Order: sequence, then structure tokens, then C-alpha cells
Amino acid sequence: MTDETRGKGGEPRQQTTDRDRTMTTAQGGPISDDQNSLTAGPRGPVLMEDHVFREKMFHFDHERIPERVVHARGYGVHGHFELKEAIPELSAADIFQRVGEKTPTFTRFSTVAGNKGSFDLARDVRGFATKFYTKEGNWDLVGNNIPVFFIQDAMKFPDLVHSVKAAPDRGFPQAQSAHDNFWDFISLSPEAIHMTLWQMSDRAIPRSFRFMEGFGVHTFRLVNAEGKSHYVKFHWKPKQGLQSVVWNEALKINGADPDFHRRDMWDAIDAGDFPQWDLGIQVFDDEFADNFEFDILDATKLIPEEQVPVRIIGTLTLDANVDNFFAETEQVAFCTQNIVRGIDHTNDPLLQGRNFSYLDTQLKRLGGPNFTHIPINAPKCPFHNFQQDGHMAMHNPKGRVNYEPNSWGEDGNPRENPEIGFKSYPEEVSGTKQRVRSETFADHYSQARQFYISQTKIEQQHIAAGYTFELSKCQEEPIRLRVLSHLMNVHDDLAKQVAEGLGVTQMPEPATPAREPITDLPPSDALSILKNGPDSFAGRKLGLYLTDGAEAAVVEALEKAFADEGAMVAIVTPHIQGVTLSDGSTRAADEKIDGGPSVVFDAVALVFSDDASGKIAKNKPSQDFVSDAYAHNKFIAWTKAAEPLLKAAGADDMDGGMMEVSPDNATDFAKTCRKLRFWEREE
Ligand code: HDE
Repeated sequence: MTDETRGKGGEPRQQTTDRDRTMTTAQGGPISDDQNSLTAGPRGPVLMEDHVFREKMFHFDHERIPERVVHARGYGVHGHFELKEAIPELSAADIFQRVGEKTPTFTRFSTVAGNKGSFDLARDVRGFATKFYTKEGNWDLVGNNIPVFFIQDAMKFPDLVHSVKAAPDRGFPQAQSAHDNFWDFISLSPEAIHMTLWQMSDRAIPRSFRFMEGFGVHTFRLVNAEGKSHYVKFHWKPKQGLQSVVWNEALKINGADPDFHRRDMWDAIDAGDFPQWDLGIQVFDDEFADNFEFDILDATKLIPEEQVPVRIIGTLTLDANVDNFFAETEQVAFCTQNIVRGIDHTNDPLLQGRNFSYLDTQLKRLGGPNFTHIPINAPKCPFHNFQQDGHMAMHNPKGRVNYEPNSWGEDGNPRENPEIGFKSYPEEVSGTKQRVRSETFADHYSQARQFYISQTKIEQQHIAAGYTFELSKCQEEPIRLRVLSHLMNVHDDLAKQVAEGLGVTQMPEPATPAREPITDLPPSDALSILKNGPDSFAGRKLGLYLTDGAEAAVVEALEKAFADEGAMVAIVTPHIQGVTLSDGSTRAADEKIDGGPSVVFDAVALVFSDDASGKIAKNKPSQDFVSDAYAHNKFIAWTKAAEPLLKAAGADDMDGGMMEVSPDNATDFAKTCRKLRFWEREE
């Protein structure tokens, strides 16, 4: 990649020559000394006239912009969307017309509750927002990794967000929902219960952004060239398969590497291992909507894939890291109102509220109405209008015409185009002006139950453990019991497990449902992570712990087996200088043992020399490396000399997740790792 082409987020990077490298002020004046302020005498006062100092400090003082009020911590990546199946019969959107055509994209993943500097493995929803730079304007699909939301009406969003974020008096807790305010709000808002099942499940602690799904959440419209409309829900399906961590692991990753998710994305793309997602659509019509058990405008409900299959129409490939985090990841401004001809909104009250909020918040965050001039936000197709001036205006049209209609000639004089211009779907609307929640939004428990019964036993245990952990952080007993009273309407088994975990012996009365739940919805396999895992270890990472003198043949066999699998191998050693193997070859270290705990790997292998065996068994970080891998149900391979360490770490119960490794069976170990975790250990 040349310097000139790297600036994907904006202008090409400037070519630098020797002469160009002279440091200048923002005004372009060459700087002779950037180390010392201008003073009256070597020990005298700094002079006000020092314009070089003043300009430098002034700019530094203003470096920060307000962080996003939610989704503050995020990570952006460039990519492209390739259309695999054209859908002109459904949508006139230009991006959906020509098979094989690639549309540039920018995707930002995020956590919701934490500040910009918080940690990656918070138990939280993940944002999954993609800007498609289509030939007919930017289309933003601003989704999450969970297909439903906490609330039904945008009016409640400030309350929801206030309740989950740090309390206003004490300024904590940071980046977590395990506290009274959040569960107080939830327990008084039964519509949120379905979403909390997802949030307490392992969906909220993904292993990597690469291993999670994305959802547009709301029902949108697709409108074809004849003006015919279908409803649609958008899905992102990771080609890498789904994978999450376990909660104890998440807690430890946050200490070991708070940047775990962003580092993972950066490393994968840097290594050329480009993550991909298929874009799927669930398309349905009014007849389906009228017969569906729930309201399609209610964002606390999903449509099971068994009822409306997901049709794959294209693939997103993320293939380039940003050049400048601030210019691209920070300044990108997603707006749900950015839609293109062929896609339209519905009357989902959450979506309609969002359409106001995103534009509004960008104004504050980016300082004025010209944020569309920032390269990452600007369309990549031609654009012309009579908008002008304002803070930091970068596109300043020439000539005298700045109004319409006008009678000036054609040149630089944009006109409306009814042929290709955006037209809202002409839906008939009428009704009494009032503040009321539709009766059709009143069922709060049925899909929560459906989600629960769709999970494997292990996943159900994790959900119960998630509630137990979070509610145990609530100091107020009435709040804990109120949540329990809702869970009793979801599933007895779940309510019992949580009650037991909390030590509640006297169950509360179940909450009074606004509408009797439907208890016979069938399970949906698509809702489980473990039923949708990968079929290889590709894209995952083996932590290979080596000592000096480790048998070279085993090391080479493991390296080859995992490379063949498409996986990464990170070398962990007692010293950062690396190790010398039995045949005199060397391996550089990726991590020293205390900086590379097993929580940052997907599987581990221990290849030690006899000489190192006794000493390493007594080493605390080495014991943690093994005991954590064991406790988190990871596959562990070892050579004989590692047995004392296994024993010291309490991992000497030789179950099916443990394998003594030799040059002959390294490939078998890599294949075993395809299951990702040995869940039987937890059962
Ligand atoms: Fe957002 N949301 N949101 N949200 N949201 C923002 O916009 C809002 C909702 C989502 O990487 C804000 O630019 C309201 C659902 C993502 O830059 C803000 C409501 C979904 C991102 C805002 C919702 C999302 C945001 C803050 C209730 C999934 C990060 C900064 C009606 C479908 C985008 C910003 C990025 C960000 C408002 C609910 C996804 C304040 C009012 C539902 C991925 O405008």
C-alpha cells in the first residue's frame, strides 16, 4: 500500500519530501525550535509573544470533542459490501441492483454504556453500525448485536440510558449494568425483560466483534421501482461463526487487556484475515404482519427465522484498518435517517425517535451542521444542493445561485429529479392525536420464554448466572425481588435458578402481566450461540507456552497444524527475550507469561523441557494460565514435563478436553479445538 492510497477515510495522505518535512505552525511558518519556549533570558519569564508556543498549546487544549452520549467506546473499520443476489423486485435501492458490484463501507462496533476509555469486555450490548457509500447516497444501517431492544418508545431512551450509566451523584459504576439504578428501571419496565435475557446471555460478552451477529432491529420497508412495498428486517451473519467468552473470563480479560476487542480486529485485518458477514433479509408483507403473534412495529420483538427465513443477498468484508482513529472512528456520524431510494422507515416509534436523535446529537458532538463535509461522512457519489456556510464549511460552491427555483442557466445549478429522487412510501395514516402505547405492544414475556427454551443447557445456566451476578450487586432487596417476579412469568426453571443463586427462599408473587403470555411458542435454534458455532478453529488463537529446551518437533507440529487450520499461534514464554528450542532454533515471544494469560487465547498448549518442569510448576502466573484455561473449558495440550504444572493448577482430571501432544497428534488437537470449548467440563 502506498502512502497515497492509504487515506481511505478521506484525502490521500500527503507525499512527503525532505523539504516538506520541516515542521511548521498551522499558518505554515517553519519552526526553528519546538523544545523551548521563548523566554527573556535562560531563566526568565516566558514571553506572551511566543506565537509558536501559544498556537501549539491552544490547539492541544481543544483536542477533545464530546464523546458519544451512548456507544462512546467504539472501533471503526473500512470494508466493502458485495451484492450476491440482486433484488430489483423488492427494492429500487441502487446498491441492490447489480450482482458482483462492490460498495465501499465503514463499520463501527461499540459498547453502549461505558465511557470512551472503558474496557471492551463489559457485559453489554454491542453496536454494529455500517455506512454504505452507495452511488445514490449514504445508507446507514445502525444496528446492534442483539435483534431486540429494551424499550418500545424512544421517549424512554434518556431514562434507560440514565439508569444504566454511572449514577449522577457518585459518578460510578462505569460500563456495567450490575447495579440498583439499572435493575430498578428494568423491573418497573416489563417491556425490557425480553432484552435482558439476551443481555444476561453470552451474547453480551462476545469473544470478538468478528464472532457476533448484527441486526437492524426495527422493521424497515423495501420499496421497488413501481412503488410496491415489503417489510424487511436486516441481519448480519458472521462467516466466522458465533463465539462468546464466559463471564469469569470476561472479568479477567478486562484486567489483562482492556482493548481486547479492538486489538483483535486490528490484528486480524493487519494479518490479512478479513472478517466477513453475510447480509440477510427477512421479507414479509402485510398479510404476515397482520397474522403474526406480535406487532412488527414493536422493537422488543423479533421474527423467528423459522417463521420468515433469512435470505442472504450479499457479503460485507472488512479489509482495512483506519489510518487515523480520530478522523475516522471518532468523527464518523451515523444517522438512522440516512436512507436511500428503495429503503424506507416504518412507524416503529423507537425508529422514528432515533431519526431525530442521531442528527441532533451529531450537531453537538461534531460542532456544527457541516459534519457531512468531514471525509468519513461525505458521500462518495456526486452531491449538489444550496446548503451553505456554517462552522467549518469545506465545500463552498462558486457562482451567485444559492436558491431554488431560479432562472439562472444549467451550470452548477442543481435541480430536483422526480425520476430518481427519494420518495416516501405513500402509506395512509390517520388517527387521534394522543399519547398512548398500542395494545398490540402489551405482551412482554412470550418471546423472552422462547429465547430461554431455544438455548442449550449450558447457555441456560449462563443466563441464570448472569441474572444472579447482576442482581447480587443490587443492594435493595425489593429491586431483586421485583426482577424475580418478572422472571417467574418467563420460565419457572430460570426463576428458580436465580432465586437459588440469590438465596431467596420465599418467592415473590409473579408480576401481573399486561397480557397473558403465550407459552407454547416453539424453540428457535437460530437464537442460540452454541448451535451456531464455527466448523473450524480458523480465526481463533492458540496460546503456545514454551520454555527453553522445549521439543522442537512438537512446537513445529503444533505451529503447522494450527496454520493449516487458518488459526493464529501466539508464543508465550517465561521471558520476553523468547526461547531456544531443543534443536537450537529460537522462537520470539509474543507475550511474557504474566502479560499473556490464557484468557486471551482460545486454546492453550504447554511444551516444556524437563529442566524447566519443576520450576515452572511453582510459578503463580503459570498456574493461573492453566487453571483459568481449565476453568473456562478450554482445550489444553501438554507434554510430559508440564504434568507437575497441571497438578499444581488443579487441572489434572484428564477429561476429553485435555490431550498429551506429540508431533503425531498435533493435527488431532487442532481438529478437537474446532469445538472451541469442552463444555462437558462445566456440566
Ligand atoms: Fe442508538 N444512539 N439510540 N440505538 N445507537 C446513538 O448517536 C438512540 C438504538 C446505535 O458507532 C447516538 O451518534 C435513541 C437502537 C449504535 O457511532 C444517539 C434510541 C439501536 C450507535 C442514539 C436508540 C441503536 C448508536 C449516540 C431509542 C440498534 C453507535 C451517538 C429510540 C438498532 C453509532 C450517536 C456509532 C448511537 C440514540 C436505540 C444502535 C444518542 C434515541 C434500538 C450502533 O443519537
